[in-house]
Amino acid sequence: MQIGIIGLPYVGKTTLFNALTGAEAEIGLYSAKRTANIAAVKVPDDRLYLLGERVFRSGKITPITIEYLDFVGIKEGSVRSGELDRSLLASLRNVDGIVHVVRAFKDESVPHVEGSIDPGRDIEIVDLELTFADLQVVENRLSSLAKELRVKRDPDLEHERDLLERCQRSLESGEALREIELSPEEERAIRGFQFLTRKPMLILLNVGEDQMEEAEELLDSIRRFSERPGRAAIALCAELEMEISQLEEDAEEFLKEMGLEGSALQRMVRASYELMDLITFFTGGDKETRAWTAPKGITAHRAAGMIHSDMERGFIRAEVINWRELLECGSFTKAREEGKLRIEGKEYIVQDGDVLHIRFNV
Ligand SMILES: Nc1nc2c(ncn2[C@@H]2O[C@H](COP(=O)(O)OP(=O)(O)OP(=O)(O)O)[C@@H](O)[C@H]2O)c(=O)[nH]1
Ligand SMILES: [Mg+2]
Repeated sequence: MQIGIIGLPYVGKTTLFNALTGAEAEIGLYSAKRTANIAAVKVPDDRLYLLGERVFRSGKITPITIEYLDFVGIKEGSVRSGELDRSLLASLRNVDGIVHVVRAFKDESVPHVEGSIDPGRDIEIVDLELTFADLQVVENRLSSLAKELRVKRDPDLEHERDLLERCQRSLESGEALREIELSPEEERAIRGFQFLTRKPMLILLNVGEDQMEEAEELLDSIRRFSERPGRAAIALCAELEMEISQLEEDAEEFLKEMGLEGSALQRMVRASYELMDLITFFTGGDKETRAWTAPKGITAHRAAGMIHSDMERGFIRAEVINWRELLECGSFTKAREEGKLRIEGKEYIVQDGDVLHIRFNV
């Protein structure tokens, strides 16, 4: 999974990136950079480690990895004027989700491109640039469709045109494509365009250390932007989190003292999973204990396919147990004996925290 970190210049994107990934990318280098910083992180998940160490005792424990991409700042007009590198825009189109860093921290020594601190305004600026990028894609496709349709009638292409015209109207009125309701077929039809304003967006309000007490109020002030389809917001102090993540030891102690629930990465992942409707399930054996990410509502049959195509093809049944129950039983054998293991068919909807054991035959 790839998550893109975007926002105006100097809002703390790279600081956040460092906090999340433990990287030490240079801070405050606007304009010099033409590529995004990129780093993969293993998502810490206590459930996985408990299962690996106490239940499966497997040599290998494989967490979920997320790739974070830290982009250069997007300024007002930088997409419209083409100043933002095309290849950067292309890699942004590839991400599964966007984190928009918005500055709330006050610091005279850090300039603000707009000259003042105003999170709502900044959100609108970046939204507008993304909207513009999508509009360009829609218009290009519409004009080539018009040419094709002049030559011959084609119901599929006409459908696509109608759908894109809907998207165009929405974008032209300044509305993100997240806002329009699409049928699963329509969703599939536009997936290939990788629209930026259709991607789930987590707004990350970067607050100063001195503002942590008022974080809730600050979040309230941007509710009208964050409480929209496909959007959510959290507040975090990127600078402090970066310092914590660079502590060699005692990071956990420190987080507790600050009243923070888990590392920045853990909080971000939690918020992103919720926003993106994702769940985690587990598999385990002597060799490997592993965490998997799947869309909410996934069936046991499809989940089996994620693990191995043979398991999907030869699916017989799934043995399922919640991770905590399994931990209490101590082993799959024990859980089976105690009748705690549930036998489920193809259509079973996998739940967050399930441990799956797929029986299959090919
Ligand atoms: N006071 C304060 N300063 C911060 C905070 N987060 C970032 N900064 C400072 O803001 C400046 C810019 O931080 P970066 O992380 O480089 O910001 P950026 O968004 O990556 O900037 P560009 O990549 O140049 O667009 C640096 O001087 C940081 O130290 C914060 O929470 N509080
Ligand atoms: Mg940066």
